[in-house]
Amino acid sequence: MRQAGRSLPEYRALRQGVAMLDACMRADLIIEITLQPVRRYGVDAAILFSDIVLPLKALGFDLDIVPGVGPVIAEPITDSAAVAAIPTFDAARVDFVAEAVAGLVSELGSTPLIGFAGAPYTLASYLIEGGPSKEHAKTKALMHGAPDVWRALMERLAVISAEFLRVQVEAGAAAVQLFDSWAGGLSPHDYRTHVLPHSAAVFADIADLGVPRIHFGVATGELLADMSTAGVEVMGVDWRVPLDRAVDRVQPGQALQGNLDSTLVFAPWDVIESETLRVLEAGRLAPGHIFNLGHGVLPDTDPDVLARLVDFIHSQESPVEG
Ligand code: 1CP
Repeated sequence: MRQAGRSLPEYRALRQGVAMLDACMRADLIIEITLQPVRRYGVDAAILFSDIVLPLKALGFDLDIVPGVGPVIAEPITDSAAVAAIPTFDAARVDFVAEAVAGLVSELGSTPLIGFAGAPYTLASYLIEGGPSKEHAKTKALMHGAPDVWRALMERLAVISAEFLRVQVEAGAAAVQLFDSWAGGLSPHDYRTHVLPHSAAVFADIADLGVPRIHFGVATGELLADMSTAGVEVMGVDWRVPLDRAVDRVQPGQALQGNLDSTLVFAPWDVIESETLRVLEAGRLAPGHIFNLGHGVLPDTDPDVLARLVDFIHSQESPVEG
């Protein structure tokens, strides 16, 4: 459950006085924060504590994660000179990630670790807008108004994302997820023309590593079919699309990951239970199903409810052996 740690008092205690990206750059804190929700909830996999903008920060971008806001970039990208100035990936700059992953893999034993990166489009949206945005107007203006600059930017970001995933897998991550969180704001035509080829390049680049690849975006019901052609084993689905519908949109043989509405954990337990059963039931139509919340854990979620939810899911018969 992504960002499950944020709901935990032990997470807030560790983060006291430590800025988000500083926490993401210290192997000891990465290890401890990644392990916290695994210890508390007994989930079947861990997700690395990091952020999608971390590799950009590590490569030298002047950016910060502002509490209550999100990633903020000091000098947003507007032209080809700024694209040319993007530093090339250097694994030595993220050695703390490799160190943390290696430490985690030995601590986690048989529990797999999921590594992740931001997809080129979602990273580009932060770099161009300068921070979080609802409309992504500047991003789309560059995409359509300066297609050569756009292509160059996306190609550079694709290499950074792929290389960052490679570092994590080579250090021991058992699967990877590419977050294209904001792709859902694009029309299918724009997605297919200006975005999909670059996400596909990320997945192709790491195909040789042989780990399951997960592709996820928010509000991407209309894009699921296209996203599923990017070269992945698993499609992440947010809570808006029932899994029994999603299964008809993705490639044959692909597993699904999803998709209880993250806000439902605030409902009475009998509602949580019946809605969880509906998700599990719909997921049985897919060749494989990884249960999770349709978009991460909200910070004020009650940890006891999450613990009960994990126990409940474990009490249900698994459709797939092993
Ligand atoms: O469980 C974990 O902690 C996993 C680590 C993780 C992941 C996978 C974090 C830590 N962030 C992310 C991914 C991420 N970061 C995404 C993809 C999310 C998705 O689609 O589900 C995005 C868009 C970001 C960028 C980001 N970082 C935002 C969103 C801002 C916006 O544009 O609306 C925010 C708020 C952050 C900060 C952040 N990242 C992670 C945490 C725990 C936090 C909160 C900061 C804190 O705890 O102080």
